[in-house]
Amino acid sequence: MFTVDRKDFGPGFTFGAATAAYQIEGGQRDGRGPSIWDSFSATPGNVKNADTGAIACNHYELWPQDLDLIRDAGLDAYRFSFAWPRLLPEGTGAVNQAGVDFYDRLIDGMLERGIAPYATLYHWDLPSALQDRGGWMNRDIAGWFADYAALVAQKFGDRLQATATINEPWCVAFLSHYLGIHAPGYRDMRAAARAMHHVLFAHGTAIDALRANGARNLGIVLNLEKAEAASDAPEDIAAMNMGDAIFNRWYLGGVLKGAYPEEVTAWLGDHLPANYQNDMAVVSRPLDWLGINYYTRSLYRAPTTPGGHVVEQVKGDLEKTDIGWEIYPKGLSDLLVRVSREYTKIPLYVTENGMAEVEGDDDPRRVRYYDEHLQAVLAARAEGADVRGYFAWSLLDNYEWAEGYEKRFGLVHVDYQTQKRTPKASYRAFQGMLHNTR
Ligand code: IFM
Repeated sequence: MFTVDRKDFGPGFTFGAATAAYQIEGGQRDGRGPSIWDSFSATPGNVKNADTGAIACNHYELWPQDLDLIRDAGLDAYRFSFAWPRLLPEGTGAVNQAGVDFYDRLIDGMLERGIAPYATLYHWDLPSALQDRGGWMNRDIAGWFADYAALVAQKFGDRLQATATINEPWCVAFLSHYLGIHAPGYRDMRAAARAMHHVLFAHGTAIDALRANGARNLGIVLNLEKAEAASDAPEDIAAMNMGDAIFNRWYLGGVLKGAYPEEVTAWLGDHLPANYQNDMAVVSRPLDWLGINYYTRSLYRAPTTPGGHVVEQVKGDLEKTDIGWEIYPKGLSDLLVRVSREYTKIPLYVTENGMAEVEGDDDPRRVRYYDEHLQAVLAARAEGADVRGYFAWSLLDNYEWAEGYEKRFGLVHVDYQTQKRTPKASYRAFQGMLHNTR
């Protein structure tokens, strides 16, 4: 059970659970087009155990029971993502009516159960046809993404409580184009620099398209990590500042202030798109809310390898989750307070927070993790951060990208052989806190 109570958060605070299309839907049929994760995961060596999202949690068929689980937990909201290639198999042009019908059913199913739909347009499953045209490296993606956003607004906008453009632009750009860990798996400075700018430029054009088509309550979801230095040495502190600039400030500064950190633009240099400065007014379109995904801290030290990455990270000595990330609730309150003091006064939502834990229905460490992070949210609110909601990652055990199915983040256990769902102790803890209090 949690030590925190729903009433500690005051009336109007939203509790939800989050998922993403590729990680749970499966259902790769009925006109859905291929995505970059289909080919990336089909390529040997990219994903543990060569796991793919072909079946995943079969949410495409089992969504009614998944929505029942959300309702029965007492959660107010469900954060889900649209699969771009399910709606637009080629990324642009012809609409797949079966895809529209699926999201109609899903959204109506939420509303029937009293669950508020919080949508994300892009959680990493880029249509392969657009990757063929350069994907996030091509400036034209700002137009492709805006057209897709307009379609979503026209078909579903009136029923969505909130819409985010991009989930975790650092992952879309840096993890996928510089570190090569996620699809499309580039390790290239120019590719990364272009993706880093285009993903935010496309966010801005999508905000315009959503607004022009009547969608309301618009935001973006950034993944932030608390940057700390491995020691007090000036070189490590400088590394921390650079790590913070690449991971956090590029996105916060771009979206909320219309300016990228100078140390990063200097580092990327000519690899950045020409005249990117002219796009900054679009990048920083006013938003209604900001989503923050938080999992852990980063510990930086000065580079030790000649010719290596511009910053290096070291492993800290805090307790770690099953994926090896340090458990650091204070980082969440620090970040929420920092964002509200230094960047914006718009409402903040913790749009993802959670931990990977070894398989099983009894997950006391996860119960503690959630409890401590909910306390961190309260601490941030006490310091003035306007945090309006909290979403657990994730509703279900699911496809953890390059880690395949081995790492489990769910409140609900999924047996991938039978697709049986079994609520874990952490699910019961939310239920205990929320039940009958909606
Ligand atoms: O599973 C991911 C999710 O897709 C994006 N945020 C982090 C989660 C855990 O790694």
